[in-house]
Amino acid sequence: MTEYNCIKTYQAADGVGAIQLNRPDVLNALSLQTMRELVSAFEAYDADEAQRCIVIHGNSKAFAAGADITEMANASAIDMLKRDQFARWERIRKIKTPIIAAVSGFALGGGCELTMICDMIVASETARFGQPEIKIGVMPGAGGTQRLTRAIGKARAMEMVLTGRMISAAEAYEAGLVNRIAPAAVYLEEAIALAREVAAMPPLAARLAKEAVLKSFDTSIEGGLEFERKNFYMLFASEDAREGMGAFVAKRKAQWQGK
Ligand code: CO8
Repeated sequence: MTEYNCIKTYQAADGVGAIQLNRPDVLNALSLQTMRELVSAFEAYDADEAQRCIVIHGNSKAFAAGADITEMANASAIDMLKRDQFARWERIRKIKTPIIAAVSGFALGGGCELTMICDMIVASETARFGQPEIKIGVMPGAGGTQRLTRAIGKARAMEMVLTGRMISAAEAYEAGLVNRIAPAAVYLEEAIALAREVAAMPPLAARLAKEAVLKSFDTSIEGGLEFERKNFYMLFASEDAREGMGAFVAKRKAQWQGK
């Protein structure tokens, strides 16, 4: 079992691996070490066939208040370039297992971007999303201008990015950024319940479906439809497709093998 300093990992439910950001004193600011550990934890879950969905969360006050500003305050452009921190974000983007962010309190800057690299977001009523980088003289760097715009549209994204204004859980829900809102006391349970639903699905279909939905962000409709079709055909090579359709016809519950 890998030892981590900035995060904790634990089994939240059968098939659901969890990651908790664990730097409460600094509102879970995403230091370089935190990002290294996150990549390691995500990739370990992704390599483990028993893990069929991943939940990431912080604590009640903060999911994450962004990149660790103390690490960037004196960094030059060349320091930032050499750190190549976005290579880690690319590795998270390539995780095949579905990921759900459970968000309570602040999800700001890199923290908001981390929620958006996940596949679904369950927000506590207390959640606040924002891209406040402009207030410290910079701008989003880990996908904020791209994923936020695709999620909530140009008008709202532009306002958040240009003013740094945070939006509430209710606004985020109304804008389509989050899947659901839950009371603060149970938001994590709600996220884990959603993860269990995903974990109960045939895992190959879940992975290929996730991949196809994500493809829609960086391809034409024609290219995306072709991609979708290939993944669809590929699933007919799986035992789970035989099992799923056979079980439906025989009116029994399917047993997934992940094969
Ligand atoms: N980095 C480092 N420390 C932080 C951060 C942060 N992002 N956010 C909060 N902290 C620290 C505070 O300095 C404070 O420490 P201390 O107790 O030692 O003074 C502690 O956490 C608690 O914070 P506050 O006292 O400020 O708590 P408040 O409840 O008064 O305020 C806020 C909460 C509004 C969230 C406030 O802390 C804040 O504005 N934080 C900064 C938010 C921000 O600007 N985020 C964007 C950072 S830039 C970024 O994310 C760029 C992303 C690009 C790449 C991603 C790479 C990972």
